[in-house]
Amino acid sequence: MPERVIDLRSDTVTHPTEAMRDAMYRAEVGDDVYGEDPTVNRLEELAAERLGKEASLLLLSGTMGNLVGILSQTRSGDEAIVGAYSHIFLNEAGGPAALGGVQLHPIPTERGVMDVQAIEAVVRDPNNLHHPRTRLVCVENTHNRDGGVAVPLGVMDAVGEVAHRRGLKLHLDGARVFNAAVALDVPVARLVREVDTIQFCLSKGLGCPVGSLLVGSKDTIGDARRWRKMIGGALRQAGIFAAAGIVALEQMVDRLADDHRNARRLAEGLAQIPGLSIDLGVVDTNIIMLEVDQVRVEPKAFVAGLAERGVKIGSPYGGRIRLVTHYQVSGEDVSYALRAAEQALGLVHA
Ligand code: TLP
Repeated sequence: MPERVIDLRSDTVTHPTEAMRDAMYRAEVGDDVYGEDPTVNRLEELAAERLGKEASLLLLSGTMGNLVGILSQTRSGDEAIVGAYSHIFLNEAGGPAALGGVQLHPIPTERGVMDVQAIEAVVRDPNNLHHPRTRLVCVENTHNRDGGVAVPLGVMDAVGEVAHRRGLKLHLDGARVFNAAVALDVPVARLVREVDTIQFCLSKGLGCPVGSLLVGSKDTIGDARRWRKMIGGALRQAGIFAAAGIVALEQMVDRLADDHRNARRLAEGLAQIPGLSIDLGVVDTNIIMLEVDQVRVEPKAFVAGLAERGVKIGSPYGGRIRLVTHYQVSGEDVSYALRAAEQALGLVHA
């Protein structure tokens, strides 16, 4: 067993901080289905305030937040425009179609950016009986598959403008929206100003053991509360984990810049290793998408070689492997991981 383990598979692997564990231990609780959990209520108020919206709702996961966000703004038979490489389209088990009868219409993204003309081009004619009704656009920021890129403010505003002009709602899968805001140096409320609903995760870079919030208008969040109940996600003494969420919003946001600096140094170091390449232009935040030249490097053997040295990275798909930094990865860990990568490729000896 390696004496040191550095887990770069995802920021979902983070453990709660001491301050979170302490807050969880002491949390005041009540029955949240009666609206009587003071800690949940405080977290929901805080989240709405931070994102500059009227209300928010605590959910169990990002997948549940996206699902409930979509169901609250559509009806069965409607269509939602999504990115072809988005988490909603690829990684959420077809929930909107299976549970809400909502058809997803994928359009390509380039470095996380959805082209506004491409959105306009696929909005259906509402007067044509043959068409599903387009109701919603879903964007992702930061964009996971496109390499953790922080989608710029101008793009967010432009997508909001086109969606609203065409009578559509805009949902943001903001699993890592605080990473985006920190990287862009834009207040998060400004970044999401033109967005109707935002799902953000507590359980990724913010370090909580569980939880996501759906944020939006009072009316939409009221509908979302009903959908959450219907899918079995209504909570009782959830203050136990909401307490960690309050600590996350108060203590874990500004420090995301450290994770971004570490990811940048790791990416720049890896990009210099023969056989590995990275589009450094998208390494804005804590995610690195590594491209492996499969003629020179066998991806599975590379992953196994790093694992032997205690460095865990994502599973390869095609020639791509994801690495993610988080608060449990230090600057020293980055130096160690870079050395381990060279050793795994036989470029230097252990
Ligand atoms: N993503 C996970 C995996 O499913 C890939 C990860 O390790 O990054 N939106 C985005 C953009 C996400 O990256 C994720 C999780 C979710 C939604 C879903 O969150 P959970 O896992 O809480 O349902």
